[in-house]
Amino acid sequence: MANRWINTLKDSDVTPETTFLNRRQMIAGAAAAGLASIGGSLSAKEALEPNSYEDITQYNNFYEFGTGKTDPAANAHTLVTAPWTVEIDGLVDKPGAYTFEDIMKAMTIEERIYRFRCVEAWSMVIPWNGFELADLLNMAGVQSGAKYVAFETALRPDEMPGVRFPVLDWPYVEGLRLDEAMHPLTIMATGIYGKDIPNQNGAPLRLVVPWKYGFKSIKSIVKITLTDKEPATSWNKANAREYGFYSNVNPEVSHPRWSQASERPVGGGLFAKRIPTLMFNGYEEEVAGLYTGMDLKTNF
Ligand SMILES: Nc1nc2c(c(=O)[nH]1)N[C@H]1C(S)=C(S)[C@@H](COP(=O)(O)O)O[C@H]1N2
Ligand SMILES: [Mo]
Repeated sequence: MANRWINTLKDSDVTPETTFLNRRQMIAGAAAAGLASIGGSLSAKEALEPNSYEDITQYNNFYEFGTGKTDPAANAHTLVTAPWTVEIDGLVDKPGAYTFEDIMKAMTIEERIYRFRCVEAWSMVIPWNGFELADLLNMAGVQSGAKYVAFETALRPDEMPGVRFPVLDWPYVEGLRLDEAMHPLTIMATGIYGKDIPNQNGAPLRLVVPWKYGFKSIKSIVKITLTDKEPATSWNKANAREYGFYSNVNPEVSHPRWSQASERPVGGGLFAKRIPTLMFNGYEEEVAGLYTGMDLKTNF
């Protein structure tokens, strides 16, 4: 418990002693002990200094609530997040509508401190609570023909003032290759700093893929489909030249309108220095093997 919000992760913190929490239990004041599995070699090599709760929850992208960075915090309170169901369908043994409560009961909730980098070149470090996406997919039973996972955000015009504007083709959709989805770094987040995830951050559950640009991390998910075809993604549909399917953080591949070689850590103040962006956002050791033999300039 004592080290839960430690600001500088060291080698010694990445041990099987690290605590993770069931957020429901934690709200009740109880914590469960468990395994550790935080950001892998990155956290051992480099300190991850989490951003403040305020930075993480007041500076967001969630276009369903407006395109400004403070719009989600101002507007997302209208999203009704309970009851919530996630439909899992396609190439699975047990398709169906899974309630959020049933998912939470079946999953092991832990804490992971991940780097997060937006394609717009700002970055944060966020202490997420959540579970591995692989556990959820295994619960539904992935069939052998499945090659990709498609995700869809809720589309509720009455609760989402931003969807009146055709900035994206709603609902927001995203996708991963199955091996990316099953990778242990890929999580479904349900909390931040041990509290239920705020609406503006994607309540009640959102994807987090730490080696990819932020837009892959789709929020407020209502549907997950296992498929044998590469799924469409919102930003690729909006501008295929600028946003590819993979969207791996890569300092060597520029966005057509700006360099991706450096980033601005949010919360560092107006004169904070930009820092160099790391290949795969610092998770190269863990994920580079997923892309062996692929040209990452054409598969951007
Ligand atoms: N449904 C939905 N998911 C979304 C977005 C969005 O507009 N709608 N924006 C994406 C982008 S561009 C980023 S950078 C991250 C921002 O996550 P955060 O606000 O929790 O930092 O959410 C991603 N997920
Ligand atoms: Mo983003």
